[in-house]
Amino acid sequence: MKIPSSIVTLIAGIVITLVSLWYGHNHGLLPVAASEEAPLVDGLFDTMMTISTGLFLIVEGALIISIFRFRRRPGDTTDAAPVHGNIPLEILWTAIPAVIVFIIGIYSFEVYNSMGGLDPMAAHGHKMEAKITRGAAIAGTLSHNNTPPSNQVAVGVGASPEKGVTPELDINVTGLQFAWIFNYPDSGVVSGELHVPQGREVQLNISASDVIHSFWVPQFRLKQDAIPGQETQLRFTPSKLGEYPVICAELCGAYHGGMKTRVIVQTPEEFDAWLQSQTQAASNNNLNQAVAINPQEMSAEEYLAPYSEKMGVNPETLAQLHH
Ligand SMILES: [Cu+2]
Repeated sequence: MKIPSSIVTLIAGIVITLVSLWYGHNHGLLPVAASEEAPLVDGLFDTMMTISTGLFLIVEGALIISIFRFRRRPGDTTDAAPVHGNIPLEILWTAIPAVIVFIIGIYSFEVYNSMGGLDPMAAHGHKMEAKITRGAAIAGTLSHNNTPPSNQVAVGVGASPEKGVTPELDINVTGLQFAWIFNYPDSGVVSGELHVPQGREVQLNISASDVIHSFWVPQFRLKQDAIPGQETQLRFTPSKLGEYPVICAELCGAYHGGMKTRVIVQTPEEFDAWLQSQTQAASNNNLNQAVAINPQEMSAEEYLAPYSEKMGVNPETLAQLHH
Protein backbone atom coordinates (compact mmCIF):
# COMPACT_ATOMS: atom_id res chain seq x y z
CA MET A 1 0.00 0.00 0.00
CA LYS A 2 1.29 3.44 -0.89
CA ILE A 3 0.65 6.29 1.53
CA PRO A 4 -0.23 9.56 -0.31
CA SER A 5 2.60 12.09 -0.09
CA SER A 6 0.25 14.78 1.31
CA ILE A 7 -0.42 12.54 4.33
CA VAL A 8 3.33 11.95 4.79
CA THR A 9 3.99 15.71 4.64
CA LEU A 10 1.22 16.37 7.15
CA ILE A 11 2.53 13.79 9.61
CA ALA A 12 6.11 15.09 9.18
CA GLY A 13 4.84 18.63 9.83
CA ILE A 14 3.05 17.57 13.02
CA VAL A 15 6.08 15.62 14.29
CA ILE A 16 8.49 18.49 13.52
CA THR A 17 6.18 20.97 15.26
CA LEU A 18 5.84 18.82 18.38
CA VAL A 19 9.58 18.10 18.58
CA SER A 20 10.38 21.81 18.08
CA LEU A 21 7.91 22.90 20.77
CA TRP A 22 9.26 20.33 23.19
CA TYR A 23 12.93 21.18 22.59
CA GLY A 24 12.21 24.93 22.56
CA HIS A 25 11.05 24.63 26.18
CA ASN A 26 13.48 21.94 27.37
CA HIS A 27 16.82 23.04 25.89
CA GLY A 28 18.41 23.62 29.30
CA LEU A 29 20.71 26.31 27.86
CA LEU A 30 19.82 29.11 30.27
CA PRO A 31 20.97 29.45 33.88
CA VAL A 32 18.39 29.65 36.68
CA ALA A 33 16.01 32.63 36.36
CA ALA A 34 16.41 34.74 39.50
CA SER A 35 14.53 37.97 38.72
CA GLU A 36 10.92 38.78 37.93
CA GLU A 37 12.07 40.11 34.55
CA ALA A 38 13.88 36.91 33.59
CA PRO A 39 10.80 34.91 32.42
CA LEU A 40 10.08 37.62 29.81
CA VAL A 41 13.52 37.13 28.26
CA ASP A 42 13.23 33.36 28.57
CA GLY A 43 9.89 33.42 26.73
CA LEU A 44 11.52 35.23 23.83
CA PHE A 45 14.52 32.89 23.87
CA ASP A 46 12.31 29.79 23.96
CA THR A 47 10.27 31.09 21.01
CA MET A 48 13.43 31.66 18.96
CA MET A 49 14.71 28.24 20.02
CA THR A 50 11.43 26.60 18.89
CA ILE A 51 11.56 28.29 15.47
CA SER A 52 15.27 27.46 15.05
CA THR A 53 14.71 23.82 15.93
CA GLY A 54 11.90 23.56 13.37
CA LEU A 55 14.05 25.18 10.67
CA PHE A 56 17.00 22.94 11.55
CA LEU A 57 14.88 19.79 11.28
CA ILE A 58 13.32 20.88 7.94
CA VAL A 59 16.63 21.88 6.33
CA GLU A 60 18.71 18.96 7.63
CA GLY A 61 15.84 16.51 7.09
CA ALA A 62 15.43 17.58 3.44
CA LEU A 63 19.20 17.29 2.97
CA ILE A 64 19.43 13.76 4.37
CA ILE A 65 16.35 12.53 2.48
CA SER A 66 17.78 13.98 -0.76
CA ILE A 67 21.17 12.32 -0.22
CA PHE A 68 19.50 8.91 -0.15
CA ARG A 69 16.61 9.41 -2.56
CA PHE A 70 18.44 11.16 -5.36
CA ARG A 71 21.80 9.39 -5.08
CA ARG A 72 23.53 8.10 -8.22
CA ARG A 73 22.50 4.49 -8.98
CA PRO A 74 25.10 1.94 -10.21
CA GLY A 75 25.54 2.13 -13.99
CA ASP A 76 23.85 5.54 -14.29
CA THR A 77 26.18 7.76 -16.33
CA THR A 78 23.60 10.31 -17.50
CA ASP A 79 23.60 13.98 -16.49
CA ALA A 80 21.05 15.08 -13.90
CA ALA A 81 17.97 16.99 -15.09
CA PRO A 82 18.86 20.71 -15.62
CA VAL A 83 17.36 22.96 -12.95
CA HIS A 84 16.62 26.65 -13.53
CA GLY A 85 15.30 29.26 -11.14
CA ASN A 86 11.90 28.86 -9.52
CA ILE A 87 10.36 32.29 -8.88
CA PRO A 88 7.41 31.21 -6.66
CA LEU A 89 9.78 29.08 -4.53
CA GLU A 90 12.22 31.98 -4.11
CA ILE A 91 9.39 34.35 -3.14
CA LEU A 92 8.15 31.79 -0.61
CA TRP A 93 11.49 31.17 1.06
CA THR A 94 12.19 34.89 1.27
CA ALA A 95 8.74 35.76 2.61
CA ILE A 96 8.67 33.14 5.40
CA PRO A 97 11.92 34.27 7.10
CA ALA A 98 10.90 37.93 6.64
CA VAL A 99 7.63 37.30 8.50
CA ILE A 100 9.43 35.32 11.23
CA VAL A 101 12.00 38.09 11.76
CA PHE A 102 9.23 40.69 11.83
CA ILE A 103 7.28 38.77 14.49
CA ILE A 104 10.38 38.20 16.65
CA GLY A 105 11.24 41.89 16.27
CA ILE A 106 7.85 42.99 17.60
CA TYR A 107 7.99 40.39 20.36
CA SER A 108 11.46 41.49 21.56
CA PHE A 109 10.36 45.13 21.43
CA GLU A 110 7.43 44.23 23.68
CA VAL A 111 9.72 42.41 26.14
CA TYR A 112 12.10 45.38 26.26
CA ASN A 113 9.20 47.76 26.81
CA SER A 114 7.64 45.78 29.64
CA MET A 115 11.06 45.57 31.34
CA GLY A 116 11.18 49.40 31.26
CA GLY A 117 13.83 49.69 28.55
CA LEU A 118 11.94 52.32 26.59
CA ASP A 119 11.32 54.66 29.50
CA PRO A 120 14.39 54.75 31.74
CA MET A 121 13.73 58.35 32.76
CA ALA A 122 10.47 57.33 34.41
CA ALA A 123 12.60 56.30 37.36
CA HIS A 124 13.69 59.87 37.99
CA GLY A 125 10.43 61.69 37.56
CA HIS A 126 11.45 63.49 34.36
CA LYS A 127 8.42 62.02 32.69
CA MET A 128 6.18 63.30 35.44
CA GLU A 129 3.99 65.45 33.25
CA ALA A 130 3.37 62.56 30.95
CA LYS A 131 2.53 60.36 33.94
CA ILE A 132 0.07 62.93 35.27
CA THR A 133 -1.74 63.30 31.99
CA ARG A 134 -1.93 59.54 31.76
CA GLY A 135 -3.44 59.54 35.23
CA ALA A 136 -0.90 57.15 36.67
CA ALA A 137 -0.12 57.12 40.38
CA ILE A 138 2.90 59.29 41.08
CA ALA A 139 2.90 59.32 44.88
CA GLY A 140 6.42 59.43 46.18
CA THR A 141 8.02 60.88 43.08
CA LEU A 142 8.61 64.31 44.54
CA SER A 143 10.46 63.00 47.58
CA HIS A 144 12.85 60.99 45.46
CA ASN A 145 16.18 62.70 45.91
CA ASN A 146 18.58 60.69 43.78
CA THR A 147 17.74 62.67 40.71
CA PRO A 148 20.73 63.21 38.40
CA PRO A 149 21.42 66.70 37.04
CA SER A 150 18.41 67.52 34.91
CA ASN A 151 20.52 68.20 31.83
CA GLN A 152 21.85 64.66 31.97
CA VAL A 153 19.85 61.94 30.33
CA ALA A 154 20.21 58.56 31.98
CA VAL A 155 19.97 55.50 29.80
CA GLY A 156 19.22 51.90 30.58
CA VAL A 157 16.32 49.84 31.83
CA GLY A 158 14.01 51.98 33.95
CA ALA A 159 10.62 51.59 35.50
CA SER A 160 8.38 49.14 33.74
CA PRO A 161 5.03 50.63 32.69
CA GLU A 162 3.22 48.38 35.18
CA LYS A 163 5.33 49.29 38.18
CA GLY A 164 5.64 52.43 40.28
CA VAL A 165 7.86 55.38 39.53
CA THR A 166 10.05 55.16 42.62
CA PRO A 167 12.10 52.02 43.24
CA GLU A 168 12.06 50.47 46.71
CA LEU A 169 15.85 50.42 46.94
CA ASP A 170 18.50 52.58 45.27
CA ILE A 171 22.04 51.28 44.91
CA ASN A 172 24.88 53.20 43.28
CA VAL A 173 27.20 50.96 41.30
CA THR A 174 30.66 52.06 40.19
CA GLY A 175 32.75 50.08 37.74
CA LEU A 176 36.49 50.66 37.78
CA GLN A 177 39.58 48.78 36.66
CA PHE A 178 39.06 46.09 37.94
CA ALA A 179 36.26 45.92 40.48
CA TRP A 180 32.62 46.72 41.18
CA ILE A 181 31.80 48.98 44.14
CA PHE A 182 28.26 49.05 45.55
CA ASN A 183 27.10 52.04 47.54
CA TYR A 184 23.80 52.06 49.45
CA PRO A 185 23.04 55.80 49.61
CA ASP A 186 20.20 55.51 52.17
CA SER A 187 22.44 53.85 54.77
CA GLY A 188 25.93 54.90 53.65
CA VAL A 189 27.10 51.29 53.33
CA VAL A 190 29.83 50.55 50.78
CA SER A 191 30.38 46.97 49.71
CA GLY A 192 32.31 44.91 47.18
CA GLU A 193 29.41 42.47 46.97
CA LEU A 194 25.91 43.29 45.88
CA HIS A 195 23.26 42.32 48.44
CA VAL A 196 19.64 42.66 47.34
CA PRO A 197 16.35 41.77 49.04
CA GLN A 198 14.04 39.21 47.46
CA GLY A 199 10.80 40.64 46.09
CA ARG A 200 11.75 44.32 46.43
CA GLU A 201 12.27 46.45 43.36
CA VAL A 202 15.91 47.52 43.11
CA GLN A 203 17.37 50.30 41.01
CA LEU A 204 21.05 50.32 40.16
CA ASN A 205 22.52 53.70 39.21
CA ILE A 206 25.56 52.65 37.25
CA SER A 207 28.65 54.74 36.55
CA ALA A 208 32.27 54.09 35.59
CA SER A 209 35.35 55.91 36.82
CA ASP A 210 37.81 55.05 34.05
CA VAL A 211 36.74 53.09 30.98
CA ILE A 212 33.55 51.44 29.77
CA HIS A 213 32.53 48.36 31.74
CA SER A 214 29.39 46.29 31.55
CA PHE A 215 27.38 45.05 34.50
CA TRP A 216 26.02 41.60 33.79
CA VAL A 217 24.12 39.09 35.90
CA PRO A 218 23.12 36.19 33.62
CA GLN A 219 20.63 34.82 36.19
CA PHE A 220 18.75 38.14 36.16
CA ARG A 221 18.93 38.27 32.33
CA LEU A 222 20.18 41.85 32.69
CA LYS A 223 23.20 43.60 31.27
CA GLN A 224 24.00 47.30 31.19
CA ASP A 225 27.07 49.28 30.19
CA ALA A 226 28.84 51.40 32.81
CA ILE A 227 30.00 54.51 30.97
CA PRO A 228 32.35 57.24 32.29
CA GLY A 229 30.45 60.55 32.53
CA GLN A 230 27.08 59.04 31.69
CA GLU A 231 24.89 57.43 34.30
CA THR A 232 22.99 54.31 33.30
CA GLN A 233 20.32 52.40 35.13
CA LEU A 234 18.98 48.93 35.69
CA ARG A 235 15.74 48.16 37.46
CA PHE A 236 14.73 44.70 38.50
CA THR A 237 13.08 42.67 41.24
CA PRO A 238 15.11 39.71 42.53
CA SER A 239 12.84 36.68 42.84
CA LYS A 240 15.01 33.72 43.80
CA LEU A 241 17.24 33.44 46.89
CA GLY A 242 20.86 32.56 46.21
CA GLU A 243 24.28 33.71 45.06
CA TYR A 244 24.91 34.64 41.48
CA PRO A 245 27.95 35.99 39.61
CA VAL A 246 28.34 39.65 38.65
CA ILE A 247 30.51 39.76 35.55
CA CYS A 248 32.11 42.60 33.60
CA ALA A 249 31.00 41.97 30.03
CA GLU A 250 33.01 44.69 28.30
CA LEU A 251 36.73 44.16 27.64
CA CYS A 252 38.14 46.85 29.94
CA GLY A 253 41.84 46.13 30.28
CA ALA A 254 44.45 43.55 31.24
CA TYR A 255 42.51 42.10 34.20
CA HIS A 256 39.05 42.35 32.66
CA GLY A 257 38.66 38.58 33.13
CA GLY A 258 39.12 38.98 36.87
CA MET A 259 36.55 41.76 37.23
CA LYS A 260 33.82 39.77 38.89
CA THR A 261 32.03 39.62 42.21
CA ARG A 262 28.73 38.16 43.36
CA VAL A 263 25.19 39.24 44.00
CA ILE A 264 23.43 37.74 46.99
CA VAL A 265 19.64 37.64 46.98
CA GLN A 266 18.46 37.51 50.59
CA THR A 267 15.11 37.56 52.34
CA PRO A 268 14.18 41.16 53.27
CA GLU A 269 14.90 40.30 56.97
CA GLU A 270 18.37 38.91 56.16
CA PHE A 271 19.05 41.89 53.94
CA ASP A 272 18.09 44.39 56.64
CA ALA A 273 20.27 42.52 59.14
CA TRP A 274 23.21 42.60 56.72
CA LEU A 275 22.72 46.34 56.12
CA GLN A 276 22.58 46.87 59.90
CA SER A 277 25.79 44.90 60.47
CA GLN A 278 27.59 46.83 57.74
CA THR A 279 26.49 50.17 59.17
CA GLN A 280 27.73 49.12 62.63
CA ALA A 281 31.05 47.83 61.29
CA ALA A 282 31.60 51.16 59.57
CA SER A 283 30.85 53.24 62.70
CA ASN A 284 32.96 51.00 65.00
CA ASN A 285 35.98 51.37 62.78
CA ASN A 286 38.61 53.85 63.95
CA LEU A 287 38.60 56.22 61.02
CA ASN A 288 42.26 57.22 61.54
CA GLN A 289 43.32 53.70 60.67
CA ALA A 290 41.58 53.83 57.37
CA VAL A 291 42.72 57.29 56.28
CA ALA A 292 46.05 57.47 54.47
CA ILE A 293 48.77 59.35 56.32
CA ASN A 294 50.48 62.17 54.51
CA PRO A 295 54.26 61.46 54.72
CA GLN A 296 55.10 65.13 54.08
CA GLU A 297 53.79 66.00 57.55
CA MET A 298 56.08 63.48 59.28
CA SER A 299 59.73 63.69 60.33
CA ALA A 300 62.17 61.20 58.81
CA GLU A 301 62.27 59.23 62.12
CA GLU A 302 58.51 59.05 62.31
CA TYR A 303 58.21 57.99 58.69
CA LEU A 304 60.89 55.30 58.97
CA ALA A 305 59.90 53.99 62.42
CA PRO A 306 57.76 51.05 61.23
CA TYR A 307 60.47 49.97 58.76
CA SER A 308 63.44 50.35 61.12
CA GLU A 309 61.55 48.32 63.72
CA LYS A 310 61.13 45.48 61.25
CA MET A 311 64.81 45.64 60.33
CA GLY A 312 65.79 45.26 64.00
CA VAL A 313 66.99 48.86 64.30
CA ASN A 314 65.87 50.15 67.73
CA PRO A 315 65.67 53.79 68.87
CA GLU A 316 68.95 53.45 70.83
CA THR A 317 70.89 52.45 67.75
CA LEU A 318 69.31 55.32 65.84
CA ALA A 319 70.25 57.79 68.64
CA GLN A 320 73.91 56.77 68.32
CA LEU A 321 73.88 57.75 64.67
CA HIS A 322 72.93 61.29 65.57
CA HIS A 323 75.80 63.43 66.91
CU1 LIG B 1 35.40 45.95 33.43
